[in-house]
Amino acid sequence: MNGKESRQAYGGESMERELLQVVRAFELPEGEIRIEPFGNGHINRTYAVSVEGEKHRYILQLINHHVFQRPDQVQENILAVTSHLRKKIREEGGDPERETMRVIPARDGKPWTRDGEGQWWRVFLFVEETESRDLPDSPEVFSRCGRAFGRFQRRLEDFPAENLHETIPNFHNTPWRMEQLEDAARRDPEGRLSEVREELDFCLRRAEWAGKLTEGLKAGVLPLRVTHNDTKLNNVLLDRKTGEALCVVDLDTVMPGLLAYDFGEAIRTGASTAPEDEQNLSRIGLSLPMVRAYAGGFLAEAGAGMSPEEKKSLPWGARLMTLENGVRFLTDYLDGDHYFAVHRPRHNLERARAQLTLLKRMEECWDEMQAAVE
Ligand code: GN1
Ligand code: MG
Repeated sequence: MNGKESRQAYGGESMERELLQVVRAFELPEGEIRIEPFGNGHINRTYAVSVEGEKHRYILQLINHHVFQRPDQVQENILAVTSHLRKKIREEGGDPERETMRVIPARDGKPWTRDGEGQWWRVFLFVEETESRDLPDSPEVFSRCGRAFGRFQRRLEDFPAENLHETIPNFHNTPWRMEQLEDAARRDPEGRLSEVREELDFCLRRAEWAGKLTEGLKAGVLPLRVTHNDTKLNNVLLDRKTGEALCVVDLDTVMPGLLAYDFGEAIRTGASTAPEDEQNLSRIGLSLPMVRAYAGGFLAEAGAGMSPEEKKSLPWGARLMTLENGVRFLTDYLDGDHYFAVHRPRHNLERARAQLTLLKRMEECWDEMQAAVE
């Protein structure tokens, strides 16, 4: 850690010593180490680690073991998927060190280590000279992200999905998420129900189609695949020099899933005209040019392997993922904000309202959304 400021941010020198001890458990080169906070994820705590004399930095992450109850299985999934991707990237003549993540093993060979308190840590190689966006600045950029996630999908088409652990059961099971919301509303542990009646009703009125994708899977119409499940725009690293979408990151939730989840999460986050927690609801809209751009990029890479039913499920993915995130934020608000990191008192409620507004916008242009994918 460097300087007084960062020391304060981490709760003093003992914290600093602990972080250094954790880092030293991994196979890193010798040299003086600096550790700085990095990124804005809601779940894991992330640091950038530099080693004196090395041009690559490393990413150090504390895995949230309340969310991921088996961090070892998360790491096994990531290792299996990135090994498969590296092979594909090499065959295609690409650079595996920049186009996918590299897990740095601990000195005992495991892809994670545990500290004195039993917390789980991991290290990745940092992909330098890249950046990410929370919102795309043009359809062109978003189309490149669509290609990146489409490529990810295409390269994993022959990976046996059943070999992956389901690290968060029911992750995109929207009907189950709705049940969780109803349960939180019944319990109302923080006495917040009266404040969210309108939002709650809005969600429950959508129960009729919340099972659209899970039912498609059950009926055998939609195939189970390896999916990323958290395809936010800021999970794509863009090459700082060329602007190309280079590398898909945040592989925590790589699991067996449906293509529509991945398509939908991307549209929810990248085709919205406002951030996920926008407070001024009049700023929230759905950009159809962005939807078209993303669909174009995604289908160009992954379209050949899709059935007509699977293609038709994609816009439903956008609707369901937006509903689902709204439902999850609202549930967490009712429950007392234990899951998502919040930065202000009503943050989860604001996020929920923003998502439900976005969903309304999607419903208003549903025909155009469907046409954008065809
Ligand atoms: C969480 O931590 P982050 O930003 O990668 C969540 C996603 C949500 C997202 C909402 C494991 O992702 O599912 O869509 O917040 N990840 C998990 O911002 O729950
Ligand atoms: Mg994530």
